[in-house]
Amino acid sequence: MTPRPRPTPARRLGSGLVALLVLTVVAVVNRPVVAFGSEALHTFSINRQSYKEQFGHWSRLPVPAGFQVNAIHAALLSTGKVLIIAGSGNNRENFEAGTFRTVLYDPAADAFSEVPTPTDVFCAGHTFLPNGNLLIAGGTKSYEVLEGDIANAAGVMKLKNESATTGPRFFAKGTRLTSRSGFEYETRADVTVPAATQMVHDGIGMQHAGEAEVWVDAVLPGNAPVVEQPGQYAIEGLTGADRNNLYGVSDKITREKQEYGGDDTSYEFDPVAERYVRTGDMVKSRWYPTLAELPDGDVLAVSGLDEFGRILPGDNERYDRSARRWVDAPELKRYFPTYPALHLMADDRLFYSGSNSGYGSDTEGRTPGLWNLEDNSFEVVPGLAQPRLTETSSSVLLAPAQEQKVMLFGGGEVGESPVSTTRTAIADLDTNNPVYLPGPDLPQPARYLSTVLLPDDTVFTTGGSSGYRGGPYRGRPRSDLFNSQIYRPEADTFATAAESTVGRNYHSEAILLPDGRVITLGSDPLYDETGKNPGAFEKRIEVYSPPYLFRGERPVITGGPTRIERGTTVTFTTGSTDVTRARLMRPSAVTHVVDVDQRSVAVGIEPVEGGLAISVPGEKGLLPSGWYMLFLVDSAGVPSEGRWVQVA
Ligand SMILES: [Cu+2]
Repeated sequence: MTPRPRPTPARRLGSGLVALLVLTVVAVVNRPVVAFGSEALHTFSINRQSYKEQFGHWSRLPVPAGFQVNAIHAALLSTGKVLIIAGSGNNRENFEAGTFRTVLYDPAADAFSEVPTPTDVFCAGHTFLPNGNLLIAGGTKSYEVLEGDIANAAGVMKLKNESATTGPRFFAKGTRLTSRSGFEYETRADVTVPAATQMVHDGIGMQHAGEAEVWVDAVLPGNAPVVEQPGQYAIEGLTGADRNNLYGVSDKITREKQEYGGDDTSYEFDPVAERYVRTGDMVKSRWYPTLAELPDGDVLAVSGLDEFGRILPGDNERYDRSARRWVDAPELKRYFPTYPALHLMADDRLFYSGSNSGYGSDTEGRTPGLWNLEDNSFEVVPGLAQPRLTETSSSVLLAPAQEQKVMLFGGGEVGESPVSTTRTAIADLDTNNPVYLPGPDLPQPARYLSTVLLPDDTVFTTGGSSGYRGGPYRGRPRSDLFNSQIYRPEADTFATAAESTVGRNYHSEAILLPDGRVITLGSDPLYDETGKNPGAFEKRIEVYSPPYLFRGERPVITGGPTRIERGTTVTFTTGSTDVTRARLMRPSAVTHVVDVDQRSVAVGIEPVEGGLAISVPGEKGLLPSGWYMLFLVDSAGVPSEGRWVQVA
């Protein structure tokens, strides 16, 4: 094959001029092409080295069709892989078909793989355990049913057993109960009602009826079987004493919307075996719980909707990791809305930033404060501006964690409200009587903002939308935000960062990768681009490279231990002589803008022969046990790649 002769410089210039002339003429008569021209200019601009050095750079991650899932949850495992959990992925057909998905992405090999998902972990809670396993608890037992789809009145029936002597009683799905006015209702599931229990209080014998709850549906459609007040119901087919001892009670049986129901399953995801390992079930079923790490390495599960879609009235429980079981924690009764952001502080208290997502009272449980788990006391942290706008806000323990400052970003009113805010606030919790003080405003009002700690102590903020689930905002049908910005704590300002190309609202995530980039996934808009049709789940993935990746050579960690103990000094080897800071960064485990795992802890550095002596802080509340990435950062703020170490 003969190569084409190369055009002379003059010919190249000539054809270039012709092309430019044609483009200009077409541009004048045709607006979309003008847009194309400016888009080409934009593409040129954002790919210049000088632009990347200042604003960073986004790229799209090609995802093979078989691995495109609804990213509801994302976590960085200590193997360096990203765990992407969809479960049923907020898709009723998947739920009914039992199609639950989990995918692993390995950024080092740029490879995806599938993980079998045993039950619907959609909207579970999660946090890392000291051994690196990700504890995942709760999930979806039933999907919501909208009011318009409910032909037959339904409600929660509490079946009672007043007899202590006839043992537990089983009632098969489809068992009928009759109201005083003669309407019939059918149970939706098998249910076993325990026997009554007898105890002695102050010398007086008392009997407590056995109880179990189950959904019932009216046999007849329409409004006639609707019951608006508490009532007692007779169970069909009972004879003799059973007719008095066994019965149902219900608060109401209506055609109101039925919320999603929580599940009580719990797993440890093993990052090495890459599989879900079932643990003991939770005490309560939970949908939208937060799993908060505790200083001793156990975990507290807080809030959530129960299996009937009712918010739990302050029932929390503890995971005993050595026994792999959940135990009730009645001594820690405290009510929070769903997915409350609970950050572990150095003094072992949990700071509730006020951020939350999903469901709950619009007044109760929304005040930020420090929760002392020793005595269940709660110290209110006042001063937050726009205190009613904390729903779908995000919060992060700023770096370094030693400063004990938590920053809250954006948020909106409870429910499907169009009200959202640009407000940020910072609480310095290392003071007596801490208060929230205002931070710099975000450029746009934002719900669902992703906030990611970077190794240089800044916070990368991206995504979100001004309207509810990316929907209408101030006259526009869609409200996804494409602007990104980097919060710089030392200057207390936001610096503009490169714009993303994919909108990310509800059910979206962003997490720091070991190589210093940030991966962004998911988004669950209520509407499509026209604002008229239902939205489709966003399956595209983007990766952001911060400016520090375009500023020349990075420090390199060449060796060191894989396991370090709190309160000790250990040596890591490096050829870099310009290391000014070192950070231990706990990987993210994020869902619904809640990421209480991520934290960046400063470690002391002292140059020694061939490397650095790293002194590891001793406080568990500051540096809870688990896997971390060690980053060395040079005087220009350029970080090394993260090196995995287990802190014990
Ligand atoms: Cu959700």
